[in-house]
Amino acid sequence: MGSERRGDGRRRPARYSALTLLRRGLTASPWPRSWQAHELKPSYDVVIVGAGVHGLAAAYYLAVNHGITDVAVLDKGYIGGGGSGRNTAILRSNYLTPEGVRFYQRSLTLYQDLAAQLNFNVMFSRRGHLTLAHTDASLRTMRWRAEVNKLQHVDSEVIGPEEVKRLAPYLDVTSRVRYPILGALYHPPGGIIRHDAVNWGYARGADARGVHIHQDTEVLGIDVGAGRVQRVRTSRGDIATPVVLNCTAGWATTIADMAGVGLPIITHPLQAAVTEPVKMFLHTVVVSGSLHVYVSQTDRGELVFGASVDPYPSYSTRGSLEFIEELAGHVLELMPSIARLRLLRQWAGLCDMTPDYSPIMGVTPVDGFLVDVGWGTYGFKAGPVSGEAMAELVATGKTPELIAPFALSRFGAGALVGEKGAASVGH
Ligand code: PYC
Repeated sequence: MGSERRGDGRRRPARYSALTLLRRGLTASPWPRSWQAHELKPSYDVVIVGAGVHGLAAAYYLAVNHGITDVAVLDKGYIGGGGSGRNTAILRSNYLTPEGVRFYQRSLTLYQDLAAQLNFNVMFSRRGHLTLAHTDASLRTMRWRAEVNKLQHVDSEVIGPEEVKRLAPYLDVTSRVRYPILGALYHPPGGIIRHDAVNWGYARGADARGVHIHQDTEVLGIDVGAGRVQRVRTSRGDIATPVVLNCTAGWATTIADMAGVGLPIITHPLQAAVTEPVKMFLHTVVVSGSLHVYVSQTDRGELVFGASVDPYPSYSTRGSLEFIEELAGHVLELMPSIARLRLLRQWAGLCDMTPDYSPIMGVTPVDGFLVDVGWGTYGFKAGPVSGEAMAELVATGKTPELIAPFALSRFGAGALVGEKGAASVGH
Protein backbone atom coordinates (compact mmCIF):
# COMPACT_ATOMS: atom_id res chain seq x y z
CA MET A 1 0.00 0.00 0.00
CA GLY A 2 1.14 3.56 -0.67
CA SER A 3 -0.37 4.73 2.62
CA GLU A 4 -0.34 4.00 6.32
CA ARG A 5 -2.77 4.64 9.17
CA ARG A 6 -1.73 7.27 11.76
CA GLY A 7 -2.79 7.78 15.37
CA ASP A 8 -5.98 9.69 14.43
CA GLY A 9 -7.11 6.74 12.29
CA ARG A 10 -6.85 8.66 9.00
CA ARG A 11 -4.69 7.48 6.15
CA ARG A 12 -1.52 9.38 5.16
CA PRO A 13 1.00 8.64 2.42
CA ALA A 14 4.02 6.55 3.38
CA ARG A 15 6.72 9.06 4.41
CA TYR A 16 9.64 9.92 2.18
CA SER A 17 12.57 10.75 4.48
CA ALA A 18 16.31 10.19 4.78
CA LEU A 19 15.65 7.54 7.40
CA THR A 20 13.19 5.61 5.20
CA LEU A 21 15.63 5.87 2.31
CA LEU A 22 18.35 4.36 4.47
CA ARG A 23 16.06 1.64 5.86
CA ARG A 24 14.78 0.63 2.44
CA GLY A 25 18.31 0.70 1.03
CA LEU A 26 19.65 -1.54 3.80
CA THR A 27 16.72 -3.97 3.72
CA ALA A 28 16.37 -3.86 -0.09
CA SER A 29 12.61 -3.40 0.33
CA PRO A 30 10.78 -1.85 -2.63
CA TRP A 31 9.01 1.50 -2.34
CA PRO A 32 5.22 1.28 -2.21
CA ARG A 33 3.37 2.37 -5.33
CA SER A 34 2.53 6.08 -5.21
CA TRP A 35 -1.08 5.43 -6.19
CA GLN A 36 -3.23 2.36 -6.75
CA ALA A 37 -5.47 1.09 -9.52
CA HIS A 38 -9.04 0.42 -8.33
CA GLU A 39 -12.19 -1.20 -9.64
CA LEU A 40 -14.70 1.45 -10.65
CA LYS A 41 -17.40 1.59 -7.95
CA PRO A 42 -21.07 1.98 -9.01
CA SER A 43 -21.35 5.21 -7.00
CA TYR A 44 -19.19 7.96 -5.51
CA ASP A 45 -20.06 11.05 -3.47
CA VAL A 46 -18.04 13.19 -5.88
CA VAL A 47 -16.76 12.55 -9.42
CA ILE A 48 -13.98 14.79 -10.71
CA VAL A 49 -13.30 14.76 -14.45
CA GLY A 50 -9.63 15.39 -15.28
CA ALA A 51 -6.55 14.04 -13.46
CA GLY A 52 -4.47 17.16 -13.98
CA VAL A 53 -3.32 19.53 -11.28
CA HIS A 54 -6.80 21.06 -10.85
CA GLY A 55 -8.67 17.77 -10.49
CA LEU A 56 -6.03 16.16 -8.28
CA ALA A 57 -5.68 19.23 -6.06
CA ALA A 58 -9.46 19.40 -5.61
CA ALA A 59 -9.51 15.70 -4.64
CA TYR A 60 -6.58 16.20 -2.26
CA TYR A 61 -8.15 19.20 -0.47
CA LEU A 62 -11.57 17.47 -0.32
CA ALA A 63 -9.87 14.68 1.61
CA VAL A 64 -7.44 16.71 3.71
CA ASN A 65 -9.47 19.85 4.48
CA HIS A 66 -12.98 18.35 4.57
CA GLY A 67 -12.61 14.60 5.22
CA ILE A 68 -14.48 13.77 1.97
CA THR A 69 -12.79 10.71 0.47
CA ASP A 70 -15.51 8.87 -1.47
CA VAL A 71 -14.19 10.62 -4.57
CA ALA A 72 -13.32 9.37 -8.07
CA VAL A 73 -10.95 11.28 -10.33
CA LEU A 74 -11.45 10.15 -13.94
CA ASP A 75 -9.11 10.74 -16.85
CA LYS A 76 -9.32 9.40 -20.37
CA GLY A 77 -5.51 9.42 -20.46
CA TYR A 78 -3.02 9.42 -17.63
CA ILE A 79 -2.18 11.57 -14.59
CA GLY A 80 -0.88 14.98 -15.73
CA GLY A 81 -1.05 14.01 -19.42
CA GLY A 82 -2.94 17.15 -20.48
CA GLY A 83 -2.10 20.79 -19.86
CA SER A 84 -0.65 19.95 -16.44
CA GLY A 85 2.27 18.13 -18.03
CA ARG A 86 2.61 20.38 -21.08
CA ASN A 87 2.94 23.86 -19.60
CA THR A 88 6.14 25.80 -19.03
CA ALA A 89 5.71 25.67 -15.23
CA ILE A 90 5.98 29.41 -14.56
CA LEU A 91 4.55 30.68 -11.27
CA ARG A 92 3.64 34.31 -10.59
CA SER A 93 0.89 36.48 -9.13
CA ASN A 94 1.59 39.82 -10.88
CA TYR A 95 -1.83 40.10 -12.51
CA LEU A 96 -3.77 43.17 -13.57
CA THR A 97 -7.02 43.08 -11.61
CA PRO A 98 -7.29 43.02 -7.80
CA GLU A 99 -9.43 39.86 -8.09
CA GLY A 100 -6.77 38.14 -10.18
CA VAL A 101 -3.84 39.26 -8.03
CA ARG A 102 -5.51 38.07 -4.80
CA PHE A 103 -6.41 34.73 -6.34
CA TYR A 104 -3.02 33.89 -7.90
CA GLN A 105 -1.22 35.14 -4.79
CA ARG A 106 -3.05 32.56 -2.69
CA SER A 107 -1.84 29.92 -5.17
CA LEU A 108 1.76 31.10 -4.87
CA THR A 109 1.49 30.92 -1.08
CA LEU A 110 0.22 27.34 -1.31
CA TYR A 111 2.96 26.46 -3.81
CA GLN A 112 5.64 27.78 -1.47
CA ASP A 113 4.75 25.20 1.20
CA LEU A 114 3.65 22.43 -1.11
CA ALA A 115 6.78 20.27 -0.90
CA ALA A 116 6.48 20.11 2.90
CA GLN A 117 2.71 19.66 2.77
CA LEU A 118 2.88 16.79 0.26
CA ASN A 119 6.20 15.36 1.51
CA PHE A 120 7.24 15.39 -2.16
CA ASN A 121 9.96 17.54 -3.71
CA VAL A 122 8.13 19.76 -6.20
CA MET A 123 11.32 21.73 -6.93
CA PHE A 124 9.85 25.20 -6.54
CA SER A 125 12.53 27.71 -7.50
CA ARG A 126 11.69 31.29 -6.53
CA ARG A 127 13.95 33.23 -8.86
CA GLY A 128 12.08 36.38 -9.89
CA HIS A 129 10.05 37.12 -13.00
CA LEU A 130 10.78 39.89 -15.50
CA THR A 131 8.18 41.12 -17.98
CA LEU A 132 10.03 43.32 -20.46
CA ALA A 133 8.52 46.50 -21.83
CA HIS A 134 9.63 47.50 -25.33
CA THR A 135 7.11 50.31 -25.91
CA ASP A 136 5.73 53.25 -23.94
CA ALA A 137 2.31 51.61 -23.95
CA SER A 138 3.60 48.40 -22.37
CA LEU A 139 5.63 50.39 -19.83
CA ARG A 140 2.42 52.09 -18.83
CA THR A 141 0.67 48.70 -18.38
CA MET A 142 3.63 47.49 -16.26
CA ARG A 143 3.27 50.55 -14.00
CA TRP A 144 -0.43 49.89 -13.71
CA ARG A 145 0.17 46.25 -12.78
CA ALA A 146 2.86 47.22 -10.27
CA GLU A 147 0.47 49.59 -8.50
CA VAL A 148 -2.38 47.05 -8.39
CA ASN A 149 0.06 44.40 -7.13
CA LYS A 150 1.41 46.63 -4.36
CA LEU A 151 -2.11 47.45 -3.17
CA GLN A 152 -2.64 43.69 -2.77
CA HIS A 153 0.70 43.36 -0.92
CA VAL A 154 2.32 41.57 -3.86
CA ASP A 155 5.95 42.43 -4.53
CA SER A 156 6.25 43.97 -8.04
CA GLU A 157 7.99 47.09 -9.33
CA VAL A 158 8.99 48.70 -12.59
CA ILE A 159 12.75 48.75 -13.17
CA GLY A 160 14.97 50.30 -15.85
CA PRO A 161 17.23 48.66 -18.48
CA GLU A 162 20.38 48.79 -16.30
CA GLU A 163 18.65 46.84 -13.54
CA VAL A 164 17.29 44.40 -16.17
CA LYS A 165 20.86 43.86 -17.36
CA ARG A 166 22.03 43.24 -13.81
CA LEU A 167 19.36 40.58 -13.27
CA ALA A 168 19.73 38.94 -16.70
CA PRO A 169 23.18 39.81 -18.12
CA TYR A 170 22.67 37.85 -21.36
CA LEU A 171 19.79 40.06 -22.50
CA ASP A 172 20.59 42.59 -25.21
CA VAL A 173 19.58 45.91 -23.62
CA THR A 174 21.23 48.11 -26.26
CA SER A 175 19.23 50.50 -28.43
CA ARG A 176 20.53 48.86 -31.64
CA VAL A 177 17.76 46.24 -31.71
CA ARG A 178 14.32 46.28 -33.33
CA TYR A 179 12.54 46.54 -29.95
CA PRO A 180 14.87 48.13 -27.36
CA ILE A 181 14.12 47.21 -23.75
CA LEU A 182 12.70 50.34 -22.06
CA GLY A 183 12.15 48.71 -18.66
CA ALA A 184 10.43 45.75 -17.04
CA LEU A 185 7.92 44.69 -14.44
CA TYR A 186 10.05 42.86 -11.87
CA HIS A 187 8.23 40.38 -9.64
CA PRO A 188 10.70 38.76 -7.19
CA PRO A 189 8.29 36.06 -5.83
CA GLY A 190 7.79 34.53 -9.29
CA GLY A 191 9.62 31.40 -10.37
CA ILE A 192 9.34 27.93 -11.81
CA ILE A 193 8.39 24.51 -10.48
CA ARG A 194 8.57 20.88 -11.62
CA HIS A 195 5.07 20.33 -13.02
CA ASP A 196 5.12 16.51 -13.03
CA ALA A 197 6.17 16.46 -9.39
CA VAL A 198 3.20 18.68 -8.47
CA ASN A 199 0.79 16.35 -10.27
CA TRP A 200 2.33 13.23 -8.75
CA GLY A 201 2.52 14.75 -5.28
CA TYR A 202 -1.19 15.63 -5.27
CA ALA A 203 -2.09 12.24 -6.77
CA ARG A 204 -0.11 10.41 -4.10
CA GLY A 205 -1.59 12.54 -1.30
CA ALA A 206 -5.16 12.06 -2.52
CA ASP A 207 -4.76 8.32 -3.16
CA ALA A 208 -3.30 7.71 0.29
CA ARG A 209 -6.40 9.25 1.84
CA GLY A 210 -8.78 6.99 -0.06
CA VAL A 211 -9.51 8.86 -3.30
CA HIS A 212 -9.77 6.57 -6.35
CA ILE A 213 -7.85 7.82 -9.37
CA HIS A 214 -9.06 6.08 -12.53
CA GLN A 215 -6.75 6.56 -15.49
CA ASP A 216 -7.77 5.33 -18.96
CA THR A 217 -11.38 6.03 -18.05
CA GLU A 218 -13.17 8.22 -20.56
CA VAL A 219 -16.34 10.09 -19.71
CA LEU A 220 -18.93 9.32 -22.42
CA GLY A 221 -22.00 11.04 -21.00
CA ILE A 222 -23.52 12.79 -18.00
CA ASP A 223 -27.14 12.06 -17.11
CA VAL A 224 -29.13 14.98 -15.76
CA GLY A 225 -32.65 14.53 -14.36
CA ALA A 226 -34.95 17.00 -12.59
CA GLY A 227 -32.34 19.73 -13.10
CA ARG A 228 -29.54 17.92 -11.32
CA VAL A 229 -26.68 15.55 -12.01
CA GLN A 230 -27.59 11.86 -11.62
CA ARG A 231 -24.93 9.73 -13.27
CA VAL A 232 -21.69 9.73 -15.21
CA ARG A 233 -21.31 7.23 -18.04
CA THR A 234 -17.74 6.11 -18.68
CA SER A 235 -15.83 3.70 -20.90
CA ARG A 236 -15.58 1.40 -17.84
CA GLY A 237 -19.19 1.57 -16.61
CA ASP A 238 -21.68 3.95 -15.05
CA ILE A 239 -21.28 5.88 -11.79
CA ALA A 240 -24.20 7.28 -9.80
CA THR A 241 -23.19 10.57 -8.17
CA PRO A 242 -24.74 13.83 -6.98
CA VAL A 243 -21.66 15.96 -7.80
CA VAL A 244 -19.55 16.21 -10.95
CA LEU A 245 -16.64 18.65 -11.05
CA ASN A 246 -15.35 19.41 -14.54
CA CYS A 247 -11.59 20.05 -14.23
CA THR A 248 -10.62 19.50 -17.84
CA ALA A 249 -8.60 21.75 -20.13
CA GLY A 250 -9.15 21.37 -23.84
CA TRP A 251 -12.22 19.17 -23.26
CA ALA A 252 -14.04 21.56 -20.92
CA THR A 253 -16.77 22.36 -23.44
CA THR A 254 -17.13 18.70 -24.51
CA ILE A 255 -17.76 17.61 -20.92
CA ALA A 256 -19.99 20.60 -20.12
CA ASP A 257 -22.07 19.94 -23.27
CA MET A 258 -22.79 16.43 -21.91
CA ALA A 259 -24.50 18.07 -18.94
CA GLY A 260 -26.26 20.59 -21.20
CA VAL A 261 -24.17 23.53 -19.96
CA GLY A 262 -22.80 25.97 -22.55
CA LEU A 263 -19.46 27.65 -21.84
CA PRO A 264 -17.97 30.73 -23.60
CA ILE A 265 -14.70 28.99 -24.42
CA ILE A 266 -12.64 28.56 -27.59
CA THR A 267 -9.77 26.06 -27.53
CA HIS A 268 -6.37 26.94 -29.02
CA PRO A 269 -3.08 25.00 -28.95
CA LEU A 270 -0.12 26.56 -27.17
CA GLN A 271 3.30 25.35 -28.26
CA ALA A 272 6.52 25.17 -26.27
CA ALA A 273 10.06 23.91 -26.74
CA VAL A 274 13.13 22.93 -24.75
CA THR A 275 16.87 23.05 -25.55
CA GLU A 276 19.76 20.84 -24.61
CA PRO A 277 21.09 21.57 -21.09
CA VAL A 278 23.84 24.14 -20.60
CA LYS A 279 25.56 25.66 -17.59
CA MET A 280 23.26 27.88 -15.54
CA PHE A 281 23.26 31.44 -16.87
CA LEU A 282 19.66 32.64 -16.70
CA HIS A 283 18.59 33.20 -13.12
CA THR A 284 15.17 34.78 -13.69
CA VAL A 285 12.10 34.06 -15.79
CA VAL A 286 12.10 36.45 -18.79
CA VAL A 287 8.98 37.40 -20.72
CA SER A 288 8.68 39.68 -23.73
CA GLY A 289 5.18 40.60 -24.83
CA SER A 290 6.33 42.46 -27.95
CA LEU A 291 8.51 39.56 -29.09
CA HIS A 292 5.86 37.01 -28.03
CA VAL A 293 8.24 34.79 -26.11
CA TYR A 294 9.05 33.67 -22.56
CA VAL A 295 12.04 31.72 -21.37
CA SER A 296 13.39 30.16 -18.18
CA GLN A 297 16.25 27.80 -17.39
CA THR A 298 15.48 24.62 -15.47
CA ASP A 299 17.64 23.31 -12.65
CA ARG A 300 18.93 20.75 -15.16
CA GLY A 301 20.13 23.60 -17.40
CA GLU A 302 17.62 23.33 -20.28
CA LEU A 303 16.04 26.50 -21.62
CA VAL A 304 12.25 26.21 -21.77
CA PHE A 305 10.51 28.51 -24.26
CA GLY A 306 6.91 29.34 -24.98
CA ALA A 307 5.05 31.86 -27.10
CA SER A 308 1.51 32.94 -27.97
CA VAL A 309 -1.29 30.45 -28.56
CA ASP A 310 -1.63 29.29 -32.16
CA PRO A 311 -3.86 31.80 -33.97
CA TYR A 312 -6.60 29.28 -34.84
CA PRO A 313 -8.88 27.05 -32.75
CA SER A 314 -7.73 23.43 -32.79
CA TYR A 315 -7.29 20.34 -30.63
CA SER A 316 -3.91 19.49 -32.10
CA THR A 317 -1.03 18.85 -29.69
CA ARG A 318 1.62 18.62 -32.41
CA GLY A 319 4.46 21.08 -32.82
CA SER A 320 4.88 23.05 -36.07
CA LEU A 321 7.93 24.27 -37.98
CA GLU A 322 6.46 27.79 -38.29
CA PHE A 323 6.33 28.04 -34.51
CA ILE A 324 9.94 27.01 -34.02
CA GLU A 325 11.21 29.33 -36.75
CA GLU A 326 9.39 32.32 -35.33
CA LEU A 327 10.31 31.47 -31.74
CA ALA A 328 14.01 31.08 -32.56
CA GLY A 329 14.05 34.42 -34.39
CA HIS A 330 12.48 36.22 -31.46
CA VAL A 331 14.60 34.55 -28.79
CA LEU A 332 17.76 35.51 -30.66
CA GLU A 333 16.66 39.14 -30.75
CA LEU A 334 16.65 38.99 -26.96
CA MET A 335 19.70 36.77 -26.40
CA PRO A 336 21.91 36.67 -29.51
CA SER A 337 24.61 34.70 -27.69
CA ILE A 338 22.57 31.48 -27.53
CA ALA A 339 22.44 31.08 -31.32
CA ARG A 340 24.28 27.75 -31.28
CA LEU A 341 22.12 26.07 -28.67
CA ARG A 342 20.23 23.06 -30.03
CA LEU A 343 16.54 22.43 -29.51
CA LEU A 344 15.69 19.01 -28.10
CA ARG A 345 11.91 18.86 -28.25
CA GLN A 346 8.75 20.79 -28.97
CA TRP A 347 5.16 20.03 -28.03
CA ALA A 348 1.76 21.64 -27.53
CA GLY A 349 -0.99 21.77 -24.93
CA LEU A 350 -4.57 22.97 -25.19
CA CYS A 351 -5.74 26.30 -23.81
CA ASP A 352 -9.40 27.09 -23.21
CA MET A 353 -9.66 30.81 -23.89
CA THR A 354 -12.48 32.84 -22.32
CA PRO A 355 -13.57 36.32 -23.49
CA ASP A 356 -11.90 38.08 -20.53
CA TYR A 357 -8.88 35.77 -20.04
CA SER A 358 -10.11 34.79 -16.58
CA PRO A 359 -11.20 31.30 -15.58
CA ILE A 360 -14.72 30.05 -14.91
CA MET A 361 -15.18 28.50 -11.48
CA GLY A 362 -18.24 27.55 -9.49
CA VAL A 363 -21.80 26.42 -9.95
CA THR A 364 -23.74 26.11 -13.21
CA PRO A 365 -27.47 26.07 -14.03
CA VAL A 366 -27.39 22.26 -13.50
CA ASP A 367 -27.41 21.37 -9.79
CA GLY A 368 -24.37 19.35 -8.83
CA PHE A 369 -22.47 20.15 -12.04
CA LEU A 370 -19.54 22.39 -11.10
CA VAL A 371 -16.81 23.84 -13.29
CA ASP A 372 -13.15 24.72 -12.84
CA VAL A 373 -12.32 25.54 -16.45
CA GLY A 374 -11.41 28.26 -18.97
CA TRP A 375 -7.83 28.68 -17.78
CA GLY A 376 -6.39 29.93 -21.03
CA THR A 377 -2.64 30.13 -20.48
CA TYR A 378 -2.88 30.60 -16.69
CA GLY A 379 -3.96 27.14 -15.52
CA PHE A 380 -0.97 25.51 -13.93
CA LYS A 381 -0.11 28.37 -11.62
CA ALA A 382 -3.66 28.27 -10.21
CA GLY A 383 -3.83 24.52 -9.46
CA PRO A 384 -3.50 24.69 -5.66
CA VAL A 385 -5.85 27.63 -5.05
CA SER A 386 -8.56 26.40 -7.39
CA GLY A 387 -8.31 22.92 -5.86
CA GLU A 388 -8.65 24.40 -2.39
CA ALA A 389 -11.55 26.67 -3.34
CA MET A 390 -13.48 24.10 -5.38
CA ALA A 391 -13.11 21.55 -2.57
CA GLU A 392 -14.60 24.12 -0.17
CA LEU A 393 -17.50 24.77 -2.56
CA VAL A 394 -18.22 21.04 -2.90
CA ALA A 395 -17.98 20.47 0.86
CA THR A 396 -19.95 23.49 2.10
CA GLY A 397 -22.20 24.38 -0.83
CA LYS A 398 -20.97 27.98 -0.49
CA THR A 399 -18.83 29.75 -3.10
CA PRO A 400 -15.61 31.01 -1.44
CA GLU A 401 -15.19 34.78 -1.74
CA LEU A 402 -11.86 34.38 -3.54
CA ILE A 403 -13.50 32.71 -6.56
CA ALA A 404 -16.86 34.52 -6.55
CA PRO A 405 -15.71 37.00 -9.28
CA PHE A 406 -15.01 34.08 -11.64
CA ALA A 407 -18.57 32.71 -11.76
CA LEU A 408 -20.08 31.58 -15.07
CA SER A 409 -22.91 34.07 -14.47
CA ARG A 410 -20.49 37.03 -14.91
CA PHE A 411 -20.80 36.78 -18.69
CA GLY A 412 -24.57 37.31 -18.60
CA ALA A 413 -24.18 40.05 -15.98
CA GLY A 414 -21.42 41.85 -17.92
CA ALA A 415 -19.11 41.71 -14.88
CA LEU A 416 -15.97 40.59 -16.70
CA VAL A 417 -12.57 40.28 -14.98
CA GLY A 418 -10.25 41.49 -17.76
CA GLU A 419 -6.86 39.80 -17.46
CA LYS A 420 -5.70 40.04 -21.07
CA GLY A 421 -3.25 42.77 -20.05
CA ALA A 422 -1.55 40.33 -17.65
CA ALA A 423 -0.91 37.69 -20.33
CA SER A 424 2.77 36.93 -20.71
CA VAL A 425 2.60 37.50 -24.42
CA GLY A 426 -0.02 38.80 -26.85
CA HIS A 427 -2.66 36.20 -27.77
O1 PYC B 1 0.97 33.42 -17.71
O2 PYC B 1 3.00 33.25 -16.96
C1 PYC B 1 2.11 32.95 -17.75
C2 PYC B 1 2.37 31.92 -18.76
C3 PYC B 1 3.56 31.43 -19.13
C4 PYC B 1 3.31 30.49 -20.08
C5 PYC B 1 2.00 30.43 -20.33
N1 PYC B 1 1.42 31.31 -19.49
